Amino acid sequence: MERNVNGTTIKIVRGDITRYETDAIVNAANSSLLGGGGVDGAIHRAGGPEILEACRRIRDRQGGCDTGDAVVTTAGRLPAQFVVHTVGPVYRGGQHGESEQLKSCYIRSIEEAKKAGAKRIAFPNISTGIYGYPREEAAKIAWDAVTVWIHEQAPNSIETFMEEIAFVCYDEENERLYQTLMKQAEA
Ligand code: AR6
Repeated sequence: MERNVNGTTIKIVRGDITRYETDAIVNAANSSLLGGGGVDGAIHRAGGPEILEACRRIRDRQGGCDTGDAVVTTAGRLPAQFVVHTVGPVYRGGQHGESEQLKSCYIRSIEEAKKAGAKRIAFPNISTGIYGYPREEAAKIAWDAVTVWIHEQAPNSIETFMEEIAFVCYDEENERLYQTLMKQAEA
């Protein structure tokens, strides 16, 4: 399912993000940048050791990555060119700034991908696995973050224009939640 928002194609797809063909895929990482389970583990496994080496260099330089921020590395053997590692919030009831941090993951990832030269980006459902963010709330935050961001950019700006933003949902429930949000936006 897809929709055009101010010239950007927003796609909702079901699948494994490591196989998705785009310029930049986003990793739901942790602040150590040294890998983990979930989509992080899958990306490092499929992309090979080059990604971890690049993460270590970033750690040496700036000591990891804060929650809500994003850093870019090579994508190693993956079909994408770049991996954007962003650190989602651990869900602790919703009263600890989690929604702002999650929103920031989406915006900072687009900004860093764009700086690296990407015109297409694919997101997993950040924080909704091991970090425990309720899926419906997380989907709404992601959808709003991306669509509001698109509307806020100057039309046809080369610095910010994205051709494609994809939400790659690993499970059916997330796919359905995003499809509902897209349908509501069309209504
Ligand atoms: N492709 C797309 N989505 C996936 C894939 C995949 N191959 N594998 C899992 N997902 P999670 P988090 C979905 O737990 O909650 C790691 O240890 C999954 O179904 O990967 O942000 C990190 O190092 C879920 O919807 O990330 C951190 O320590 C979504 O990706 C911590 O987990 C996110 O689930 C981050 O936790």
